Amino acid sequence: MPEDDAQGLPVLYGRYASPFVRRVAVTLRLYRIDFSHVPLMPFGPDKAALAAFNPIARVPALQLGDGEMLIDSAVILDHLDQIAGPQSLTPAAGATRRRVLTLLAVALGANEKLVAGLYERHFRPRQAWHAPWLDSCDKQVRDGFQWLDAQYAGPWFTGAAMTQADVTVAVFWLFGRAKRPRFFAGLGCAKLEALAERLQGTPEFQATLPEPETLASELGPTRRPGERRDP
Ligand SMILES: N[C@@H](CCC(=O)N[C@@H](CS)C(=O)NCC(=O)O)C(=O)O
Repeated sequence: MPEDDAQGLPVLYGRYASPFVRRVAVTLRLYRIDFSHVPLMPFGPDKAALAAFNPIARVPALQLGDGEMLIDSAVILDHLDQIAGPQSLTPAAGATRRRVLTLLAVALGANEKLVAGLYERHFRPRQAWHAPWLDSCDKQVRDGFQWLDAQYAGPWFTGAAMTQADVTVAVFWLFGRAKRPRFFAGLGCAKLEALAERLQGTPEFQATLPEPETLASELGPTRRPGERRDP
């Protein structure tokens, strides 16, 4: 297990290039919780280091000051929400909580299908891509984000107060837009675009900008010269 931070601060593992890591990092900053950051990649040489404390070798992971390790962004956010108490970005109970959790479920599902499609395109040689699977992933991404866009009336998803739904949807939208610009431009989600742009300008988002992409160079691109990965 990696060393705990010398000052007893929580340690966040994973690069901000991962949208799951970034939503945790933004939330830590919004809650004014100090943390240190270890930008491990869940691929390549870092994979073994992650596997030493996370059996599924994924990011994010958050090591608490006493050494306890939390894995999965939803589990980490649940813990941070408890620390935040009344300031929690996830309402504690009632209709607004159910609404936020439903919005998050759709956002997480759409983002997972986006990532699944990216992995298929990245890790498999193009001739082995399974088009029906990619089309199915794309439909779920499209339908998920378009549904979210339709739900949004502003100024925030649930009305007057920002919640975790706003943070997570904005992080996921920015990730998707960066990974697949043409596909996301074609979704027609003007409200999500405006929300994401607004939040991207805040100190918490600016402090957690994704690191430059290293996946292709570190793992070896599956593209042929001149071949485009987007959409
Ligand atoms: N449900 C997880 C998803 C985390 C996830 O998919 N992380 C990716 C990075 S974006 C990862 O670690 N991928 C490597 C792998 O799945 O082996 C969460 O919310 O934390």
